[in-house]
Amino acid sequence: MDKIKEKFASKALPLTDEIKKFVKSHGDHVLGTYTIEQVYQGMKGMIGMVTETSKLDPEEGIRFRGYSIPELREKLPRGKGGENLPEGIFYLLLIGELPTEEDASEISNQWARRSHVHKHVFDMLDMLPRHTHPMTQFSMAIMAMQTESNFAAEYRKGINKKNYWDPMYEDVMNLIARLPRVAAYIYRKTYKNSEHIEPNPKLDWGANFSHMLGYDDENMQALMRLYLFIHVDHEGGNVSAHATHLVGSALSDAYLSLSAGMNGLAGPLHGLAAQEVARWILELRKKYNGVPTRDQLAEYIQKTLAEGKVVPGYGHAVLRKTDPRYLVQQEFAKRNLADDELFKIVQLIYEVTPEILKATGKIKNPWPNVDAHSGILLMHYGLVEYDFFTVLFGVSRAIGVLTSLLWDRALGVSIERPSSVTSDWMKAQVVKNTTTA
Ligand code: AMX
Repeated sequence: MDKIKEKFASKALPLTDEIKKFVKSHGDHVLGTYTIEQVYQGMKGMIGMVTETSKLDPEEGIRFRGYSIPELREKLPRGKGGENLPEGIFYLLLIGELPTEEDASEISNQWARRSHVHKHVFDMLDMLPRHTHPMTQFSMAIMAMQTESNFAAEYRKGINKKNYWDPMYEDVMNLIARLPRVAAYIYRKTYKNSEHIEPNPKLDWGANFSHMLGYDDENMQALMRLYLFIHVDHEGGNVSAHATHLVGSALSDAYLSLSAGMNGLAGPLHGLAAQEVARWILELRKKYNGVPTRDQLAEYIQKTLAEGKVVPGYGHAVLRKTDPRYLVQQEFAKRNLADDELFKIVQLIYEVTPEILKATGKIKNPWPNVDAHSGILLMHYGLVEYDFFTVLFGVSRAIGVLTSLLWDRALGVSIERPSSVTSDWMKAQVVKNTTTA
């Protein structure tokens, strides 16, 4: 058994019994009540699942295993040229402890060793029309890799439920190891005339991904690590995490579950916002021939709202402040590309947009989220094909949702099956409550 797997088993397996006992003793403890509005409006704020890896605070932002992003930037191992290694955050999410440099490089090595992608996956991608959206290709490639699922194979052989976590660990490690190769293949096939670049096993996971995409600049590799670090996890209720968890609760393997999560990430209100932000900003720049004035920008935002569209990159279902993931990207931009025209536009949007959104009186969070910034950083280093941005998000998010899925299997989490009701049922409840009051 590899060292990381052994460590995971030593953390997760004792917790399984502890949680069983906890639920047995305190299972009837009441956590809260919820309203008709919450049921109709996406169950926001309702506690409905346990996710061990991270927790989102509306005011402070995300904490990974209790650590904020600024804290982790100090504490996690860094790669050459700066920025934290995604391998480190993977270790933290999986094991619940800060990794040493050695732990992070053990994961780098493991992922390099497991990164071989079978030919049929590339053959399938090559058969798709070139205009297939990169996220569709990504999800299909994940499905095509399902032929290699250890969990599915072991289940078929009749594995004891106590051991589910073991083949799931193998699937999670293999899948994460292979995603950059598949994503880079999609990118080079779609935008670079299928001129593919072989992996460099000497590079860490993030730098190698940047290399296979065709970007060997040290700053771009640093940006890639930062990008892969900050998009990794956002507790369990967001669409990609919840979809992965939900599908996985039927004991669907890691490939089937991640593909479902990625299909959710591909929605414009979730991960596709990164692409939409870039399109919206480029259209803005074109309309006003460069950086707009404040008045021009205000007019552009008002027009977007009047047309019944959302301002992409702004708002959040949980956050009520500027997303700390936006702020670390802003810091990176100030350090590395302060004179970039698109960065100046992003800064202006940050100054002008919140007041306009607040004035609508209905938008609960007028502040920017992670997607408001990410695209223009990538574009600065030449990665301008914005339809690809969500695939980068997906490669990173896979780390969070798959570590959670592995924990689900180790803890024996049961199949998810909430109740649904009709609107007539809902109305009847209100009548019943009013007549008995
Ligand atoms: N622009 C215009 N209108 C917005 C808005 C925005 N950025 N954010 C919210 N609203 C609107 C909603 O559409 C809703 O309108 P309605 O009452 O007419 O249906 C109203 O304001 C209330 O919405 P809310 O409670 O503030 O937000 P929500 O929890 O329903 O939705 C989110 C959250 C992120 C989907 C929404 O803010 C949005 O659409 N933002 C733009 C898209 C975006 O950036 N998504 C990425 C989010 C981060 C991520 O997952 N990667």
